[in-house]
Amino acid sequence: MMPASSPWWLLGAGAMGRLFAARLSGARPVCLIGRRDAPNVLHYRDPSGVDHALDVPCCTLTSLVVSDPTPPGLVVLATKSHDTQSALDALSAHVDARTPLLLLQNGFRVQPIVTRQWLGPVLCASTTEGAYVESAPDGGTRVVHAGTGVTWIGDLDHTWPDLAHGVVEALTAAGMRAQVDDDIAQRLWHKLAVNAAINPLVARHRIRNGQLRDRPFRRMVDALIDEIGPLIEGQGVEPPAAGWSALIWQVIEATADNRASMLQDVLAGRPTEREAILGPLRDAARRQQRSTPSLDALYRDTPS
Ligand code: KPL
Repeated sequence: MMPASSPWWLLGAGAMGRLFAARLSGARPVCLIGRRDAPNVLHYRDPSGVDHALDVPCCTLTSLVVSDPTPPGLVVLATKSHDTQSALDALSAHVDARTPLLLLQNGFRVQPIVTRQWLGPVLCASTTEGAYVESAPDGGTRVVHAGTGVTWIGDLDHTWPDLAHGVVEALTAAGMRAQVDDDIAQRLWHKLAVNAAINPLVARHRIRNGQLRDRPFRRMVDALIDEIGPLIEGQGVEPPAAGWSALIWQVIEATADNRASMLQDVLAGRPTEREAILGPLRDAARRQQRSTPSLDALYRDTPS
């Protein structure tokens, strides 16, 4: 189903693309595709703090198809949500339209769109792996695997269970923790709830996740949870077993020292994933004709 000899392309050389490339490179051919050609070495710091220089082809889409015309068995789209459409447009000029895709994006913006648009199978992932990119002393950069997690995989239409199992097996063979999720939409919405309650606030106030437990942020988070939970349930999504508040506060506790991804984007002067994370909630509020004053203010105050 998923022969270990078929190459996987990791499209997007941010933290997640590099992390997946680093982990997979020991088990199968991979290629990390970024905006520019780079030396074929990927610097990776594992969760125990050991540094590795991995032999991974790092190139652009155009140079890859010239240097290695082998078609990919899977393309992992690891771009930020707002870059996904242009990445897909570029990709479709170079690969068969039935090539399987795996989407790693946050939020719930691109997943339904790409699922409708792409001819081949589209799997979605929700991951709790933690990684960031930092400068290395030699002037280059490295990806730091800050915390191991689980990657859940499934497709929105429940059409590709065998493919999802094959990808999970391949990730497991590469030493990653992965599981098939028969309701990946629910998992993506739950993650979106967590991201919506944490990321915009910490990005705006430039604080670590754990500071949300303090005044004045605690009541802001609670007000958001009161709006987010009913909105997502109004989309037909089951609430988490322990409830929205328990889920979100537990993640804040567990990631207290983290600088969330949106804060990292703001600090680096990059566009944020405001639309991917808050957009689907605003659309749901409109559809359900609910008033969401806290979310509206959050959206206005969140850097884009
Ligand atoms: O996923 C995250 C992110 O940084 O985007 C959270 C859960 C907020 C952890 O930092």
